Amino acid sequence: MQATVQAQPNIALIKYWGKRDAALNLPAAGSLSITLDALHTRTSVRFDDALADDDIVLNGKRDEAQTRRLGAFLDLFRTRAQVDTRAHVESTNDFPTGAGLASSASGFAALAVATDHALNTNLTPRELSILARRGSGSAARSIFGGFVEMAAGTRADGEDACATPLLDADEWPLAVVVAITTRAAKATSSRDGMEDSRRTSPFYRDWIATVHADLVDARAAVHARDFAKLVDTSEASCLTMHAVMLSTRPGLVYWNAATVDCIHRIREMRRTGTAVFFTIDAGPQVKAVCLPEHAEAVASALRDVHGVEEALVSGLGAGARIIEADG
Ligand code: 2P0
Repeated sequence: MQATVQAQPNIALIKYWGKRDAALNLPAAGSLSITLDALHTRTSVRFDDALADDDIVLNGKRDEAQTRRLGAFLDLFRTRAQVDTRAHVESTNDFPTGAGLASSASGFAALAVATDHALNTNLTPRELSILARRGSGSAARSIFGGFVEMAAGTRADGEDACATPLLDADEWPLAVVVAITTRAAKATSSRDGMEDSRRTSPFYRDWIATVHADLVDARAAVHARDFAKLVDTSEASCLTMHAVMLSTRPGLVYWNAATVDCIHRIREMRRTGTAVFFTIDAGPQVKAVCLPEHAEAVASALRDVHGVEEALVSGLGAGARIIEADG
């Protein structure tokens, strides 16, 4: 009845920003991501008949809103297993939480796999991805490692809105340099921000309409290991998403000055022959994707940018997996 799982965040190259159904957390369009190996979430789940309520500890703290959100997620599994037992959950990240580093992706992926094991529900990876999506859309992707594509699906029940692996991490071993420009949590969550964009951005429908062609391009680039093609499509997807964020009312400005300086620095490196591109999520951190042989030079250049607190180098990693279990 207990399991400990490790999962890693993923970084979308073709971005997810908008839902077709909020209740089932169905994305309005697909997305494509890479799972990292250097940032980790570890989550332990133990079901205990003696507990009257779920006991949920995230990074050493108990929080009422998070307990409700995770408790509702555990209910999805309890319903399947036809049990009512409450759980003790302990989860820690070795990187800043809620700061645009995809902590909800690794968090819900780890929780899904640990809960499945602890309750002996024996779900398939596809079923785990569908359930992880209910916790957080991007979590559906962290079930898998390497290059991953998330399908928006068309079904009203969301049973076709899940991720599938495209290439394993070692089939195209890219590196990602994560430039951390602040450790503070963001002011507007992705969930609230994307709903505000859907309601108010004049560019929202056009943005959703761009994603299909970007996915076709990026999928082909991944299968062909065509870095130059991935550069164009990924930067375009990122900047188009940020154009939607900026045109939301009130405008969502997730960037700071160092974010912008990192963009220029990365483009300058590309002009002088380094294979590197940037991507930025709902936060001010900049992720520079490059060939592994350029990772140290990219990290060193980004550390020199004023306002960059740290630049971490990561490879691509595996999907969510059990590291300890019994019961
Ligand atoms: C992504 N982001 O594709 C995009 C880019 C943020 C910007 O997936 O509401 O935390 O839980 O489904 O998964 C963040 O969205 O949102 C995200 P919910 P989630 O990586």
